[in-house]
This record gives sequence, structure tokens and C-alpha cells, in this order.
Amino acid sequence: MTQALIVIDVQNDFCPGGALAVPGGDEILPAINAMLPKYPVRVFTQDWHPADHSSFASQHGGKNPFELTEMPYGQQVLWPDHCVQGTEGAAFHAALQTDPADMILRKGFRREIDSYSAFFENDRTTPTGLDGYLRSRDVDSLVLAGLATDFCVSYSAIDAARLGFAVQVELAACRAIDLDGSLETALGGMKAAGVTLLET
Ligand code: VGL
Ligand code: ZN
Repeated sequence: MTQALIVIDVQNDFCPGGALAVPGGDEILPAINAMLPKYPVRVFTQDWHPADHSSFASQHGGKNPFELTEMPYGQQVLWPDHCVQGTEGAAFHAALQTDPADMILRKGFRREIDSYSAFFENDRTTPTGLDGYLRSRDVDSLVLAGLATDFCVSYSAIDAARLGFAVQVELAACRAIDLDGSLETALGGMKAAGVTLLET
């Protein structure tokens, strides 16, 4: 039984001053840095979009950030331009200790589809490859932390539970966007999926 820590999207654009700032996003850095040495496998994810990514409101004439749109794969929130490949906004927060990462998984790099989850793109079927990586390293149990609780963390947690991993989310090391009740929905969805929510 091997446990992995999955650190989700601790990037400048999700921290105060960033393009899609999550309130208090930078407050989780000490907690995440303290967690890193405790896990034998550590994976970081990085939201990594082309400049014309279809999740950006700027690509949909007349639409504003945080409005909904229909994509071929279902409903999609439109975001401000964020985490554009190679930009400072897409970089990990300077205070995040990145040396301990065994693997850095980039996601959301296809123009036509968003990817909240570390396991599947938003069609919920196109795999990122993380499932195979973790299984080949004998991982069966995960602890998740990072940004944002109600999008990339919860999508990753629910997919991981669906794939058969034992999943815990360390809420003290997460922060939420909380768009129209999305945090409550995400917490309920994670519980229903069998995810353990830790509040240490
Ligand atoms: C995220 C919205 C858009 C996240 C990424 O990391 O939670 N949210 N892209
Ligand atoms: Zn994104």
C-alpha cells in the first residue's frame, strides 16, 4: 500500500494578484510544503493552456468570464485567460517547494477541451495518463491538496474515487473559488463519491 500526495495547480494565476485568483490561495503554501516530506510519491499538476484555449471567455465573442456555455462535452464555465503556457501566471508559486515532485502533470493543453481533473479531461473519458502512472508505482491511496477545492481538486478527487483509489482531501491545504454555491456542491459531490474530507 503506497500513498501519494497530489498537489493540484498551486500556480501564480490562482493566487492573489493572479488572473483567476482564488481567495487565500497563497495561504496553503506552508501546509503543502510541510506535507511533502511525508509521502513516498508526490505528483504536482499544472494547468497549462494555449493562449486561445476554449475555456477562456475571450474566445467566445460577447461572453464574460464566469458565464456558462455549452461545449460538445457539456456545460463549461468560461474563465478569464489564465495559466497560459510558458507565462509567469502558469508558473508554480515561488514559495512552493517543487524539488520534491516526482512527476509534474500538465493538463488543459488541448484548445478544444478543458481539463479540471488530474485524471480525465472534461469529457470525463479522455485520460491524462495519471491513473497508469500511479498504478505502476503501486499507489492505491491518495491525499489531495491545492487549488481550487470546488473545481480541479474536487474533479480530481471524484475521478480518483471512481477509479478505485482511497481518496482523502486535506481541506486546510485547499482554497475555493466558490462560484454560485460551487463549493457546497463540490463538498457534497466528494462525500457522495466516498472521498474523505480532512479538516485538520
Ligand atoms: C481551475 C478553473 C479553471 C482549477 C483551473 O485549478 O481549479 N479552475 N482552470
Ligand atoms: Zn484552467
